[in-house]
Amino acid sequence: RDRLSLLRDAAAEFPPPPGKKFSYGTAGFRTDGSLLHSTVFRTGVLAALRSLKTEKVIGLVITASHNQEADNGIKVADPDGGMLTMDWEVYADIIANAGDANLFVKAVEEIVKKEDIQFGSASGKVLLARDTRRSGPSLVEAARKGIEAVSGVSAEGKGVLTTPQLHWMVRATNKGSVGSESEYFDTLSSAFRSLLDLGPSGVSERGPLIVDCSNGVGAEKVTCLQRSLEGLNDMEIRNTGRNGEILNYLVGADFVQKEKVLPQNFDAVRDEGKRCVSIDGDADRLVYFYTGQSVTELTPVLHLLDGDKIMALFAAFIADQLRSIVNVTGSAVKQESFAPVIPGYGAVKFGVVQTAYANGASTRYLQQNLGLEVVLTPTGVKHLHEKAAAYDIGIYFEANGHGTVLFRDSFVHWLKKNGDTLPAVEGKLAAKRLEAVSELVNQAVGDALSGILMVELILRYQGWSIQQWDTIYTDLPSRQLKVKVLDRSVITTTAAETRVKSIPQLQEAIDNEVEKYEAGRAFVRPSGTEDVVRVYAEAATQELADNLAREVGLLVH
Ligand code: NG1
Ligand code: ZN
Repeated sequence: RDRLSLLRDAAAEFPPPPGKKFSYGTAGFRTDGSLLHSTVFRTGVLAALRSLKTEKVIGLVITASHNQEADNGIKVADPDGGMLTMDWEVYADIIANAGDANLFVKAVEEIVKKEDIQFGSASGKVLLARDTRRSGPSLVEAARKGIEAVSGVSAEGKGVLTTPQLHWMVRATNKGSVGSESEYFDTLSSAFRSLLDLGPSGVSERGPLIVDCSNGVGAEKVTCLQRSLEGLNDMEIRNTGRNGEILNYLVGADFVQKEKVLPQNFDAVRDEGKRCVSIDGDADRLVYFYTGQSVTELTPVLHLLDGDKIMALFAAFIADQLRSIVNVTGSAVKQESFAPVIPGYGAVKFGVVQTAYANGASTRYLQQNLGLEVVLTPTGVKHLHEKAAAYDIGIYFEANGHGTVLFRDSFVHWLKKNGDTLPAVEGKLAAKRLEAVSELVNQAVGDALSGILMVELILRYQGWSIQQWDTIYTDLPSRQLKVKVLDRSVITTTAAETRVKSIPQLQEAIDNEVEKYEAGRAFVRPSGTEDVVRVYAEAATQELADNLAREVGLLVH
């Protein structure tokens, strides 16, 4: 039978739920797991087409990250391991909503024609993984059927992985490596080992790191990481989900960062002062925290070190290494932005990327204390990643803990080739450290496992406790709220989502409200992953921030 009737028959097995509209959104399709089979099948088809088009390996991961356990989702990883290119998101929306099998096949054919995709000689491959959700296995089967419904393309099941592992594997495979899970752990742990060797001597870790695994995939993977580190960094694992505890329920990075409370199985008094980290349901985010005294409370309170503070730690470390190289070569740091000139390479462009959710104090620290260029983009890793990739070294982080450090390939090659010829031992060391950081930190997407290793390492280099790290700047008090509305799509935004565009009266009312608050800042935007409008507010005190968020929330209702 011909290519089209095979595709049509396969599609007929996965009819779309009537009346439901799907949108690729901030981070792929996400909704109740029981409604996703047709969307997942169709995204499988799309990934297969993408593989034929690019003649490279593509990735598919079934996850809904920090969403509740009943939800699930699917996203596509492009050949470089990054998110699916935005021009293809349109195709994803079209085929997910195409109606019955005939309409679907018609939509696919249009893409095939438009992209001039060739069948016959070409063969494609899609790597397929999932998180620990109950709906995962049957959705993986739907995806596999979608991938294999496209002639010449095969699916390679990778089982349960973290999202960043799958992205890493796609990238590694396309670069000619094996791209296996063991290679992933080996790469991270050998880079960590090298960085320890290249660091100041006599610095040891300060007590175990306690890891909240959000009752998800992270539990197994952090355990593997620990094994491959052979005792180099002690970790105690909590919220593994191994006794049936519910994924993401009162645990995990999203919960801790948004609600600003301790996750389950952590106790403010018993765990006082300990270094803790929460990762999310698919282990692509991390936030650190500890409990300790505060000025106003008698009992210990939560101190959160969010994505912004993690980025600040990373940025300061990288800037130090670049400065060491510049110092030994006797060249200058260009003033307008942080771009130290290394003889033989030229100006190394180094910049950081944040969203409007970044705490204002973090932005000020990056600009004023570190002298860095800060770029703001709309929410969603795809936007941040794109901007960060424009630098020789670009760091991006969302306040919620998703972020990474990107190195331009040509810069890493230069370091590898010329690092050893730099004058003075500090220069050589700094070059080797940067090279190792490019291996330690997942170059495809934000990765909680890389993030943990990087934080642990820098704290050891600096000889800092988590409390000392916390003092690099003080967060402005902030509050986030979710507001349920009839149709969140009526709100559209501009200026990196800091202003409402579609309803001028709403923006005007928000401006009037903000003006009443000392150090006030607030904005609203429709979520791309949940059916809510998000409200963010900052002000001089927590009470003021809470008030401002509440008042702005009322304006949205
Ligand atoms: P939405 O729901 O579009 O705000 C959330 C996060 C994003 C990103 C995505 C993907 C916030 C405010 N938003 O997007 O930063 O991580 O989920 O997981 O945290
Ligand atoms: Zn996630």
